Amino acid sequence: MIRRRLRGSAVAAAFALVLSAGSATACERLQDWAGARKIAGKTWTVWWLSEPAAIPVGAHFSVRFRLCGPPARQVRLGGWMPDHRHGMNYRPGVALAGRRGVAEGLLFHMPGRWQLILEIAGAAGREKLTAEAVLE
Ligand SMILES: [Cu+2]
Repeated sequence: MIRRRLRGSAVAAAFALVLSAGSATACERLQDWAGARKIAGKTWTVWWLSEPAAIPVGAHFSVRFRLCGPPARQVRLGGWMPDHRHGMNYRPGVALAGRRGVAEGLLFHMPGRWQLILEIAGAAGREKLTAEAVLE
């Protein structure tokens, strides 16, 4: 919020960058995370990357993620097909270490439009972040 109001003044912007350096408001993609995608929420922002990079149909994949924002106590990942109103047949396991984590054992079992859903919970509240993927 503060950064947004200050935008437009180079001096103020530089000041805001100093303020945010090292804090959770700085949420840049890690250099080794080519292809990572960002979902910006109100409380948390997440960078995520699937392995393999192209989510397969009918085969397990994993998602590495990095959170920006206040500490998270729990992160759950799931999949949802909004057009068919169903989710996955598997419940992935999520390992969370600080603001980084990995979810293993996701499986999108049919082609079409899927939502990858991250549910984050912490002392700051709860938030649901959604990314879309179309599988062919
Ligand atoms: Cu479906």
